[in-house]
Parts: sequence; structure tokens; C-alpha cells
Amino acid sequence: MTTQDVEIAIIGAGFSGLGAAIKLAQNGVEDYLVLDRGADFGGTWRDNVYPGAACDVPSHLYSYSFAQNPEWTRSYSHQPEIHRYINKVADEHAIADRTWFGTDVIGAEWDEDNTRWTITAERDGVTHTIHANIVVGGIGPLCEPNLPDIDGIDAFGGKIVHTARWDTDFDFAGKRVAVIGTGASAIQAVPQLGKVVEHMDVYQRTAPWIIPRNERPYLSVENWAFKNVPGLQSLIRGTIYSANEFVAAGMTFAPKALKPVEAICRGNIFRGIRDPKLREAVTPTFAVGCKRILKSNDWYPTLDRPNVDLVTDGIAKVTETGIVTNDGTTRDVDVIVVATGFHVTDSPAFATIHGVGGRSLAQVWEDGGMQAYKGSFVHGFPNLMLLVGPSTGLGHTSMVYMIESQLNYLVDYIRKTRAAGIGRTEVKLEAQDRYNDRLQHTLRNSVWETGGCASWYKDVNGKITSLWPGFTFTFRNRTREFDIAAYDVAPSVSPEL
Ligand code: N01
Repeated sequence: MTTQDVEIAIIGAGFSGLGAAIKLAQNGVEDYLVLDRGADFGGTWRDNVYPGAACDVPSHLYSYSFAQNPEWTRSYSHQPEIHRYINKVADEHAIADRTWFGTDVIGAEWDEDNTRWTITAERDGVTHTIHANIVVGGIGPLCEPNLPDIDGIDAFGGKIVHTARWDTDFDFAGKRVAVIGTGASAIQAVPQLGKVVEHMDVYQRTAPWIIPRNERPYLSVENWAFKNVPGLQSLIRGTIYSANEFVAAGMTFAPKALKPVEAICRGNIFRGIRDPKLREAVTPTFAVGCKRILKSNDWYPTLDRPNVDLVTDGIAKVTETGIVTNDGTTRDVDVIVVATGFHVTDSPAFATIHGVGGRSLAQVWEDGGMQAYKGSFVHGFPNLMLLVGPSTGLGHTSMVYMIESQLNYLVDYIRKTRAAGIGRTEVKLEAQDRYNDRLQHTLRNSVWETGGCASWYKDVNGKITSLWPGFTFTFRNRTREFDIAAYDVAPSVSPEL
């Protein structure tokens, strides 16, 4: 057992946690420690190593504005390249020196008497207590795999693997495989698996809308230009960003404006599948945009392969040897791939963070769903800033943009509270409520509310609590400065803060 004191503890070393570490260092804040359970930087881009894992946001926008990368090899990057990029940026800023990898954060408790957080973590079998004045939560919403609660699944005698916990040593060649789920992860993994497996059953509960993926390798002359033409990468970022913001406006304010997108998706189905029955089976019945719009050129042709079947009857149960659907058919398989997403609004991590009076985030959000002020601060949890917190997710553009907006807010929060000798900062409940009421008002006509789908964007109470509605530059403007008037503040108990 060890005990350690730091000014700031950053939990998570993915895009958001790493970004926080870099920005703090650049602004003269040196006393921080990054904690991550993995072996290196990357978060979700380290963990999701299923075949075909890639990003559906163009490479130049899906990167830090302060670490643009002229070396991207493709217009859309694949997981290994993004993982390498994140680790290269971390190396350039020597963040590993202030990071504990292989460290599992078990819990964090607010200590009112000492105006600080007590974090309990385990590393190499040793329990560590870390006292931190401030905690920055960069745990990411897409990190806890959601395992489907299907009757009999525990008794399955073959192999079960979740896309986010892939077994890279397992050889799928010649196997009979079932894939449960047809979301963003499945549509990337299935075409790769389809090339090697003997047979694959794809269990579709809800057909997704899918547009073509405009991916291509960059020519060496393009990479030369990215490196040598001043402002070119920023121009590309700006162009992609602006085009995406039109989609944001449609999703939030005018779902009917997304009709052309639906037409593009229908064209994708028509081109990818010859069988009219299969075409019908993969055509969604909800408004485009209600769930994440996916991008693929090879999903539909893969479903049309002779060794692949799309199964649309619901799953009744899993047996020791296979899957039984509601119509009574049994399909035996060697492997079940669960591409069933993540615990987003009900992350197990929420039960491990205890604020004022010992109440956990899970308890506070139990009835009203996830709520925070500017996606960052939660009443009852002083000195805790969440990155990619409630109502910051996006369905249309780069999360790195949202993360960088929050990093501006983080830096200004530290700057202002340090300058004023403030040691305890808690968002006022009225400010948090007003903010969330406004968000819900904006969301009421959005496609996520009105589009006729069930999605992980919705919380237990049916409210959209994971997405930012509207333009992302509005969020950027709101997080440009730390608005201290929205917070109850108290002086520091320790003189150096
Ligand atoms: O998970 P999902 P994902 N029985 O929740 C089905 C990001 N991402 O891992 O639609 C049967 O989207 C479920 O069916 P339904 C991205 O933000 C990004 O694919 O609920 N089926 C659905 O088809 C994305 O949104 C990239 O009816 C069950 C699927 O499983 C997020 O990660 C790449 C079931 C789950 O889809 C999550 O994507 C990959 C059950 N019991 C992921 N339970 C990029 O390119 C669930 N399903 C950036």
C-alpha cells in the first residue's frame, strides 16, 4: 500500500486524458498524474483491435489541432495508425513520465474535511491511495463492453468474444461464426471475417442506415503537400468540419433535411445487394440519423456472399452449441462475436465515484439520467471535471473537437481558481438545471427524439443525455472561458493552491 499526493489526477489516457495532460503541462501545471489500466496511450483506440476497426471521421479532422499529422496514409484512418498517432503525440510531450499504466482505478471519494479526492487504485497487485485536489475524468463513454443478456449465453460451449475485447491470437479461418449486432463495430468486423470464415450468421435486430465510405490511400505527393504547404491541413480540417456542421443542423433542427442522406443510403443498398428480399431486410424503418449513420462500402456485398446469412428473426436463446431464433430454428456455431456496444448511460464506473455525502454518480443520475454543467461539472462532485461527459457526444463529426473545447475550459478553470486561491469548486444546482433544461428543449425536435428508433443515445428515462445538440462551435464558444459565477467556490485549505 502506498500513498501519494498530487494536485491533479487524470483518469484515463485516451484522446481526452492525454489531451488534458498535454494542455496542463503547456500551461505550467506540472503536478499531475495520469492513471490508466492499459499498457499504453490510446483508450478506445488501443482496446478496439477487431479486424477492420477504423474511424468514420476523416483523418485530418480526427486528430488534435495542436498535433496535426501530415503523415496520415489514408483519408480515413484505421485503428493501428490512430493508436500509433496517439502514442507518438504522447512521446513528443513526454507524458509517459507522468503516467501510471496498468493501474486500475477502483474508486474515488470526495473528502470534504480535506477538500480533496481520495483515489484508490491497484497496480501490480499493490493498492495505492492517491490524494488529489482535482480529478479529471477521461474514462470515455465507449469503454465498458455491453454483454447481451440472452438466455443460455453463459452455457455456450464455443468461444464468445466482444468486439472491444478481441482475441487477436484466435484464428477465425474455417470457423462457423455468429455475429450479434449490426452497429458501427459489426459493420467493420463482418466484411473482414466474411473473407476467412467457413460460414457466418449475422443477427440483425435493427437495420442501420449506411452511406458509402469515401476512403482512399493518400498519394505521396499529397503527403508531401500536407507537410510542406503551410495551412493546407488546417484548410482540409476546416472544410470537413464545415460540411459536417450542416448535418448537425439537420439532425437537431430539421430532420427532414436529411432526406438526401437517406437517398444516398438507399442507393448504397441497391448497389451492394442483388437479392430484392435481402434488400428489403436491410432497409431501416426509422428516420436516417436517429441512430449513428454508418459508413461502409463492403457491408452489403458481404451480406450477399454465399457463406453469409442475415438472420432477422429475434434470438430466443443460446444453447451449448449455437443460437435458437424465435421461429425455432437452431444454427450451430463455433464462435459468437458480440458486437453489442457499450454501457454508455449506465457505465459501471459511475458507481465508483462518490461525491458529497458519499453519493455516487450512479445514484445521483439514477432517476433523471446523466446530467452535468457544460458536460463537465456535476453538482455534488466538487473539483471533478468530466471529459466527454453527459451531452457532449456527437453523431456527425469529430469528438476530438469537443474534447479540445473542454480542454480550454479545464485550463481556464485551473487558471482562474489558482489565481483566486480557490480550493473547492462546485457547480450550482440552478446553473446545472437551467443548462440541461435548455438542452432538452433544443432536443425535442431532433431526429434522435422523433426518428422512431431506440438507441444508446437515450438514457434510462428516455431522454437524450449523451449527445450535444446543434453546432459544435456553439459548445466551443460556451467553454472558451470558465464562468466562475455558475459555481459555489471556497478558499483553498492548502496555501499552495
Ligand atoms: O455498438 P452499437 P457498436 N440482441 O451500440 C445490437 C462508436 N464506434 O460497438 O440496434 C441482439 O452501436 C444492437 O441492436 P439494436 C460509435 O459511436 C465508432 O457497434 O439496439 N442485438 C446494435 O445493432 C458507435 O455508435 C466507430 O436493435 C443486440 C448492436 O448490437 C459506438 O461506438 C467504430 C443486443 C450494437 O450497436 C458503438 O458502436 C466503431 C441483443 N441483446 C464504434 N444488444 C468509428 O468508426 C445489442 N444488440 C469512429
